[in-house]
Amino acid sequence: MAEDAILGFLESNVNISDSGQFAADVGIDHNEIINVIKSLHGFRLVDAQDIKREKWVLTDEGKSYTVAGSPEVQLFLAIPLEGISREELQKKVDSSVYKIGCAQAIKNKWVEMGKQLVSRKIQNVEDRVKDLLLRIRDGEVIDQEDIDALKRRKLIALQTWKGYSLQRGPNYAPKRKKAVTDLTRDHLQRGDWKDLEFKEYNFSAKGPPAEGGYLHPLLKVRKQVQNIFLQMGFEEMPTNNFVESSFWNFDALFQPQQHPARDSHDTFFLKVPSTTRELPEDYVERVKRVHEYGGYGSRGYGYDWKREEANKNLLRTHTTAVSSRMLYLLAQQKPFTPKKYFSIDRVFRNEAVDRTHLAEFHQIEGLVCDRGLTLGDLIGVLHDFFSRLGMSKLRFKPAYNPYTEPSMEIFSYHEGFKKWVEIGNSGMFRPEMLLPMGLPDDVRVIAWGLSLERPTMILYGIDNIRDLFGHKVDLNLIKRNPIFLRNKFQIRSAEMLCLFRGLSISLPT
Ligand code: FB9
Repeated sequence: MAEDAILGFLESNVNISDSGQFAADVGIDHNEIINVIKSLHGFRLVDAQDIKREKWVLTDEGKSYTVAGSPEVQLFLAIPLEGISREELQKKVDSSVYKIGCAQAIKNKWVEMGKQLVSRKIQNVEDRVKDLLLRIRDGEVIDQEDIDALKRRKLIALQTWKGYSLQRGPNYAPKRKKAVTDLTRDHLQRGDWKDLEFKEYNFSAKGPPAEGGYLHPLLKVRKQVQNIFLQMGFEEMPTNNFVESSFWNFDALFQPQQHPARDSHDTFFLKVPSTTRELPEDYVERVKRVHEYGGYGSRGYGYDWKREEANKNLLRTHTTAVSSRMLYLLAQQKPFTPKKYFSIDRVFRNEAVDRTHLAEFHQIEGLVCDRGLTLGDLIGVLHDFFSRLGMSKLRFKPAYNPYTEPSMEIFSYHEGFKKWVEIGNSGMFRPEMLLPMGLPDDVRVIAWGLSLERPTMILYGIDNIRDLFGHKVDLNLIKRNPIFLRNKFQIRSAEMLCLFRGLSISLPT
């Protein structure tokens, strides 16, 4: 409709000087005309040039004064010749009129604001403001000085009107042939392809964004933690076995068979295959003995250790099971060589699911195995590790694990939450665990662990672990979230990220 009006008009007229006037003449909404002009211009059926016009229009306050008069005049007229008390006057006019009216009337030296009385200083006044507003409304041009005064009083505002003037373009035609984008079988069969308008190829058109794969936030942070360990000279342990024997998951760690964590309330035991196939018999014998009678300076637990209990297969409850396997293998290699190992993989616990706990999570574990290591070395490596994750203010609280003595829970002060957050656990593996493996007497192993989910949730501002895992994950969250901390530039962006999320982490300088 608008297109025919424009193309039709240009068939017999050289140009349309003002699209606004034209819209009014043909009775079509100017915005519709504008959109059609843009499209016709795009296909060069017309050549259009912007025209811009600015005019002063009244604000709502300005409009109200063209009806009720300016506040200073309203106030002046409310003052009887004999004067009136402020209280009385305030009752006669409403508060905004009183406030603005007083200011203007005093400025115009129309009234006297005495202590008691408000009185007129002149007989009568002209409502020049109202007249000016009416003239502006009717499109009259008034002095710049008055414009500035009215603008300062926010009674008028500049309105910019945009339109086009246009004339026939190189591809002008009274009727636009529908540009087709594809030559189809029907066109060929109908033979009407000859007088079809084919749409130009727009070689600079951006194709649909190449949707590459996106790493799940958890894997982005996993990658980051893995890099930190590699930069610290650690080797990754093979964790590709979710199914483990109770022996490596518990017994090798000197965790007694009646320990509460070893019952099915906490641990997923396997029905099939229910028992492990083979264990290093000589080592098993030494583990049995240290549980039952101790040795190596320990008095052991003094209970009747059962092989069938150790044979039970389960879903590993911690990657420390992998550490026990690797330390046992290391102990078989003579001469002893120091090692730094890490693991990041799934562990399974038959726990109640809540906002931050699922029946499985990813455990991050690091260990250093060397002669003469001390608790100080552990605290040192923890500071080094966590400072690379942006956590440098640490505190340690004595804790208990069946396989480490001493043990410490690790806390970091979180600027964003303004509180100390528990960020992991750690300790020195017990001699009852290490010596039966065959490690030299003076070899010590310091180790620590934390989850991957907690840092990922905090860094990505995810409140409920269900938003991190499973079918309810918001794919956009994954798409739009940048990778985390790799170099100075990304630290900057991470800073933005954290700030943006109201988190503040102290990043390594
Ligand atoms: O991850 C945990 N907290 C955490 C870690 C990082 C973090 O980063 C933020 C960006 C700033 C925030 C929080 N925790 C360990 C502490 C708690 O969340 C805790 O309530 C839950 N823990 C899990 C176990 O839950 C039963 C987290 C998991 C955990 C706990 C201990 C170990 C591993 C994982 C361990 C160990 C260990 C000890 C000694 C020797 C070897 C391994």
